[in-house]
Order: sequence, then structure tokens, then C-alpha cells
Amino acid sequence: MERSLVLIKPDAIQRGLAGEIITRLERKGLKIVALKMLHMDKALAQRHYAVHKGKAFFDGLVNFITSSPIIAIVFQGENAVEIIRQMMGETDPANAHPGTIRGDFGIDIGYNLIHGSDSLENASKEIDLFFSGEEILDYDREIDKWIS
Ligand code: DAT
Ligand code: MG
Repeated sequence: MERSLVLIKPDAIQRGLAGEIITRLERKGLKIVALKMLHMDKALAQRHYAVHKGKAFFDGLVNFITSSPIIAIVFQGENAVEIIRQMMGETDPANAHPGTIRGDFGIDIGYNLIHGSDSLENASKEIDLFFSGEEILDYDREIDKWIS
């Protein structure tokens, strides 16, 4: 079963959209197996966004993600990585389709509300940045047999 890291970004928390975003992913059938609220520091932000180091938007991105608390969540489910990417929509909310989280709630690439891992390999690395093994809870839900 796949796992993916989702971050509810500072703009979503500030705008009161955390519940809406979590609800969408939860209702899709994905299972929350870890969750915490935290205020990311620069070091964690730079590690999380290491692939973007050197790009013009890197410093702004680090400033944004460290500007206010976030919620980090590990979602588990069949094909979770790809499903979450589809539900997020395009990186730039201006291009994201209606019905997606970014398409419904954002208009600017600097305020795109949510992070989701883009591959299984990156999901594993990102989950390790935010959660220890003991913080990830493996449990059964009765409804899972009706989901996949
Ligand atoms: P995604 O979050 O869809 O995986 P990404 O990994 O390419 O997108 O970029 C990480 C974040 O960096 C993205 O959510 C918003 C910001 N970003 C990306 N491209 C940008 C750009 N051209 N200008 C400003 N911010 C950008
Ligand atoms: Mg990315």
C-alpha cells in the first residue's frame, strides 16, 4: 500500500482551509496514518525543497513555508501518490482545473495551499524528514474492504 506526504501549507492554515483539504483526501478513501502540526524551520525547509535549490523562487519558497505553521500528514492507500497529485491539481493554481484543490482555492503559484509527494521514492524520503517510524500508525479500518 502506498504512502505519500502531504503538507497543508501556511496559506491554507491561515485561510481556514485545512479541514476542507483533509476532508477531500479522507473522503476519497485515503487513510491518515500520521499527522502533526509544526512550524517548519529553515533547515527543514531547505532539506524538503532541496531539489529546487538554486532556482529563482527557492528563497521565497523557503520564506513562505516557514512563515506560519503547517500540518504534515501521511496518507496511505492504493496509488496514493498519483491520486493525491491529481486531486491537488497543477502547481500553478491559475492552470489547475476546477475540482482540484489548487484549482478551487488558489490563484497564485506562490500560494498553492498543498504539497504532495511526486513519486514513491520521494514520498519515502519526505515522510522520513517529518515523521519517525513510531509516529506512523498502521491500523485497520472496517471500511477499507469497501474502498480497494
Ligand atoms: P509541486 O508543489 O506541484 O510539486 P514543484 O515541486 O515544482 O511543484 O515546486 C515546489 C513549490 O515551489 C511549488 O508548490 C510552488 C513553488 N514554485 C514552483 N515553481 C515556481 C515558480 N515558477 N515561481 C514561484 N514559485 C514556484
Ligand atoms: Mg514538488
